Amino acid sequence: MKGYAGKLLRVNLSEGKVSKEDISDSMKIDFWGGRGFAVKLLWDEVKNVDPLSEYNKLIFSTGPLSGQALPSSGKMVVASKSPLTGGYGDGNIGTMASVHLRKAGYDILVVEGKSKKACYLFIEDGQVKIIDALELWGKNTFECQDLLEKRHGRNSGILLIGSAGENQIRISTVMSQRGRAGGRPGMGAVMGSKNLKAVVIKGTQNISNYDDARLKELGKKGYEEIKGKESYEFWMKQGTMQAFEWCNENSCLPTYNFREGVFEFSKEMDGYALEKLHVARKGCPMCNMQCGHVIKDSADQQAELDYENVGMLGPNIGLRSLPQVALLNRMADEWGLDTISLGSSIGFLMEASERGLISEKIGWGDFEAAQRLVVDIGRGEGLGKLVSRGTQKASEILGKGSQGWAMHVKGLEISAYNCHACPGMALSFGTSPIGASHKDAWIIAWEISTDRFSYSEEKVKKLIEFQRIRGGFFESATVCRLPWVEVSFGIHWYPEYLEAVTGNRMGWEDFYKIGDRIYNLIRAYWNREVPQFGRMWDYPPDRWFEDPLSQGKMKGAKLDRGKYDQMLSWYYDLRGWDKNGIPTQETLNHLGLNEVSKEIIG
Ligand code: PTT
Ligand code: SF4
Repeated sequence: MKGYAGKLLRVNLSEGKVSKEDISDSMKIDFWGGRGFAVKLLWDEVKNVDPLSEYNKLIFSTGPLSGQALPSSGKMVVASKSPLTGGYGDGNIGTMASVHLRKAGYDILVVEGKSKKACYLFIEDGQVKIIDALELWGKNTFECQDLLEKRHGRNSGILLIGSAGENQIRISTVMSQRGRAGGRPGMGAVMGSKNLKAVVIKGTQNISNYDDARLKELGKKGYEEIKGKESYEFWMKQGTMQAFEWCNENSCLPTYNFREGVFEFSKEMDGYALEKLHVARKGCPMCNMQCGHVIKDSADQQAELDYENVGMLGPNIGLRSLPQVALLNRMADEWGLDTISLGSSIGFLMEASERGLISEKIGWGDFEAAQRLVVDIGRGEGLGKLVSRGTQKASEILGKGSQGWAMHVKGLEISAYNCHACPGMALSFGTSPIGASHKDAWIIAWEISTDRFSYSEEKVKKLIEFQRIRGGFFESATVCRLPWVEVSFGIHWYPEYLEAVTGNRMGWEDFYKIGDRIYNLIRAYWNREVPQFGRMWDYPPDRWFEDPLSQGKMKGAKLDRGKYDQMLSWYYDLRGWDKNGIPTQETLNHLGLNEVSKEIIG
């Protein structure tokens, strides 16, 4: 099929063996790319293994639109069995490695086994080398990126880990290009467990598409449309940080470990404050609406800010200075720690200190302590050891009711939206296929602008529609969804792009069906890999049901557990899952997953 490089590159680090495999047409038709490829490979090849053992596999996968001359296409899925949650884990990283992998002739890279010593992979078209990385081990991600660029040239795609990944800290992520991060559920730790410091890719071939001339014309029109959008100018000024003020106004800013939804110092930290400090912009390849805003941090070095990072390392830990938040953000990037889980972990420790559950005194907004904690977490030492396996495990160790305010779902920390007064968004976190991520269904803006407080079946239907488009389509086509989400770029372009790339005309019904197949396989994976997996895994923390907001216009708001339960039942019915959230035989068979149904149902 056109539009794919057509090959999977497999590197076994235990044996030092490299092989190239054809990707079958059925794989391309049924699973499509990115997340679809990743979950199919994990289902087939990674069964009941310890995620940090040599038997886990790390998958870098692209889709038919990745790396093409199309808006915001420089994206790649990083996936593995998650050491943080025990279930399916993935992230979506913007990186030149996506473009280069495809140009080198591969859609997927699978890394398996474990190298005896520190190494990195160098892939240049057909040539693949496993190179000693002793001198890179221990370097932070910025230093390592510099060294590898010096060695292999700036025109390379580089994926790498920091010391947190080397130390197999389960909230570590894969990094690229000094500030792109992907694989929140511990993909950095999986890479570290393989003694793999980096992957460097250089590709020179062109992807063979069905109609290149048409693709070029469509791509050009797409870029032009984005630039002409009404919201483009404002987006370029604030990027994802435009969400900060909006969240505060609507009482959904994560504040003091998600205890509150408003922050008294929000004016000092919002998108307008960012505009005053802005010095540069960064982003992913192939993008003309780059969203990484760079400011000078409190140590006078450049650091990039996104809404999630500011929400979690700012109000969530009581910190009120953007340059200080930027410094923590830069440290996280250097260490290769996920900022969301990091902010949640620090907030958890601050609350534990306030409640006297730990002897160390760490006050809200204590910047010095926060810096020390980043280092401790990256090393897995001191208090950092307690949270280095995530807040779920930390709360199990600490006990004394802390499970109720360890802010995670399925073990993955909640991203920066407080849901005391957003039942639909709470369900989105509850049912996200990797744990509490906003990526699959950012229903919150729609919810707040419509019937915010309802627990309706209509809301559940909307949530599934979002999951199908964002978690199904964008994660598998594999391109950035922000043009569509943030500047209303026409979604009608995508079937046209795909037709020019593959020659197949597909409609949204087709995309939804592929998305549903992927979702069901992910759900089956959780069911197979996690003992006693079921309904209880789909609830947000007790805090949102039991501790009402005490400030702001939503004072007194909290979720209703009975009504949430009803929404969850509707969700299962609409998805064709049983009362425990397990896909039924009928649903799996309808999606062509008969073998999966035999394995999990019998
Ligand atoms: C994503 C998660 C996010 S989502 C953010 S900010 W966001 C955090 N960024 C981190 C960071 O930075 N440094 C760090 N050390 N850890 C970080 N963890 C957090 O990771 C990201 C953008 C963003 S910025 C978003 S919303 C969109 N996400 C997309 C997605 O998921 N799919 C898709 N098809 N397109 C997307 N476009 C946008 O991409 P994860 P990136 Mg990301 C400094 O990785 O695991 O998915 O977690 O990859 O290249 O940084 O782009 O307000
Ligand atoms: Fe990357 Fe932002 Fe552009 Fe998306 S909008 S491709 S995340 S720079």
